[in-house]
Amino acid sequence: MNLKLAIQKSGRLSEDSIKLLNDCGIGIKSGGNQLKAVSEHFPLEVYFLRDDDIPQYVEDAVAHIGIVGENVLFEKGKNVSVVEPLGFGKCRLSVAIKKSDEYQDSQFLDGKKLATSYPVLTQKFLDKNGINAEIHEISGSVELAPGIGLADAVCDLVSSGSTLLMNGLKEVETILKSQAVLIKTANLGESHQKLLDKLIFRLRSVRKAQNNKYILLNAPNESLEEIIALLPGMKSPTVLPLASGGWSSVHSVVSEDEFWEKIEALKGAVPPGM
Ligand code: PRT
Ligand code: ZN
Repeated sequence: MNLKLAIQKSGRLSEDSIKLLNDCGIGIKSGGNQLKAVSEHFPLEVYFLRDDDIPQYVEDAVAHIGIVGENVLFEKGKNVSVVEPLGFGKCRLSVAIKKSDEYQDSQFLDGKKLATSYPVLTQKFLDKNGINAEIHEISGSVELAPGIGLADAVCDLVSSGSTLLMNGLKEVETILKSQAVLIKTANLGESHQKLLDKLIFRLRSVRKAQNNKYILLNAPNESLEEIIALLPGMKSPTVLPLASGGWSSVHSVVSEDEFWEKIEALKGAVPPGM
């Protein structure tokens, strides 16, 4: 029986969701006008939905699993569990006020009016800080609210911050840091769990490979000791003799964060002119 996955139909998470599946060897074409698609090479059925509806579909087990932003997941508070962070769709839910307003701490918000599409998360933040403020729920273009006198502040998603800037607002509090996550329904049967385990294994492998770089370099044998010391990698590097005597080829895997640093150091380890 197919595993059923819900992803966003069209929006910020759609392309990355489909790409991640493709990278896992699971061919899926984008939603278009379709409601669902069956994948190639894996018993997976994909539902294309509005992101807001995904937690409910997964709670009801209409979809066994789903891909959704933590911001939506925590706002909806449905009975589903997080299986795996996916590393894309990163953003934060932040409070922003007019650039001209002075801000010392969250007490600024006391007695004020806040516009947001995230009333639950906003209220939790207010309660935690003992703030009494009025929440005005709106579904889109929240950043316009202060400018038109609808609210004193907003609580909205931010990634680069340019939308806030363009609307004369400044970010003053971060309520939640969010990324896309894979969620699953509470009671997944054994056969579906097995398929999910298979999918998780592929997801993790893909993400690991994305963060790692393969290094292959040829070096004179007298430099090997120094080179190996620079490349602890995940395991010790593989060293193979080259056909031309006195030289070897060194193979290793390093994480993307240290890739350039390692390359610079390696350049220094191989004597110039070689
Ligand atoms: O139609 P549907 O309901 O499915 O889509 P939607 O319009 O509700 O959601 P969509 O596609 O806008 O976003 C889907 C998910 O992407 C969100 O729930 C977040 O998890 C994630 N995400 C990541 C973001 C952003 N980054 C983001 N920047 N969602 C929205 N934004 C908004 C932000 O609020 C601002 O208005 O994009 C604008 C640009 O941001 P700046 O800061 O880069 O200027
Ligand atoms: Zn939405």
